[in-house]
Amino acid sequence: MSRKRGGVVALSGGIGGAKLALGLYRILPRGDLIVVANTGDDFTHLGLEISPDLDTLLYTLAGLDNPKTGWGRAAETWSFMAALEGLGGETWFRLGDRDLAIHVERTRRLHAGESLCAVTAHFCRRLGISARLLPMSDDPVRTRLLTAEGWLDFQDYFVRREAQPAVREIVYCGAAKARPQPQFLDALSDPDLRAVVVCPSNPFLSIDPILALPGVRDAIREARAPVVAVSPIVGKRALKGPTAKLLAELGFEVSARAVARHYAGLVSHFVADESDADGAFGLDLPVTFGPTVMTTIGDREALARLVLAVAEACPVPRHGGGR
Ligand code: FO1
Repeated sequence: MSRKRGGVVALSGGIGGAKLALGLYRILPRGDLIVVANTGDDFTHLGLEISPDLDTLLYTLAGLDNPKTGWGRAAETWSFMAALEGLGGETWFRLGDRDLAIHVERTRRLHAGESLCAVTAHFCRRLGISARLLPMSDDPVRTRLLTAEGWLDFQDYFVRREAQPAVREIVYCGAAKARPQPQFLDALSDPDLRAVVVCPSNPFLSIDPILALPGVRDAIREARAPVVAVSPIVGKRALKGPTAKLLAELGFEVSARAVARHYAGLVSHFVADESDADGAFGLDLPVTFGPTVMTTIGDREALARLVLAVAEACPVPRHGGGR
């Protein structure tokens, strides 16, 4: 019995997740995709409210992203940074001249009382994005990491220290009191929901902050749709960012299997790269092996199709969840 064509909810952080989000966006009917973005990386810098994963997703879905860095805008110029440098300002977090506009406008709107969700919806309209892009919460959540250099705020760790310090513990300050974005929970409770997709983002830095919000894990378990996660680890290494390094520092095996184990109990199916097909996962979690490296737009669409085909083939979860 083929499931009614409901929507798809994708959980994503920045760079790696945004690639699959774009693949889903391009193959799904207009309006069928809801992307829920991690906001644990957000911070206030130079008086600006910065939401890196929301911005990477906005730029990627709008086709404005910088393919070299994965963050910020394409065809960027750096006059603001050069002038700031001249004044002795902080330039470790690079803000391009065009990128600066989204931070200034987001800050103005937030300070005028708009919610992060409303600001993001405005930017989607202005950038012609027909997917619904939601912050995981309108309340502040901040990822902090305990390292050999003590506690570091996320961007201090990730950018200023280039993710070098060894990490012992990660916390998501504010998550326990933050309310999941209501449209996110509504989408999960939609009886026609087609799939929940956990994009290949860093499990600890991008996906776990979303799962740490009160009620989100239960809402995903209760969802009437399969939950398919895609491995961010390919052949024992992360394609981008510190996922492999963090797995090792936090005591996990550096493998796609370790990520599958991390999501076990929450997801109904795991998609790993064909280069990891040798390792028996030994989990009671079904695993599909396929090409997960997304170099071209075609790769992004192909992986999106694979994920939706896997979801389609999953048995419809019994009501009352319990994967
Ligand atoms: N990442 C860097 O490694 N260096 C930067 O200077 C930098 C600036 C930056 C500006 C705006 C923005 O939205 C993202 C930016 N990022 C930068 C990436 C950002 O730190 C990461 O994308 C996420 O926080 C992790 O996914």
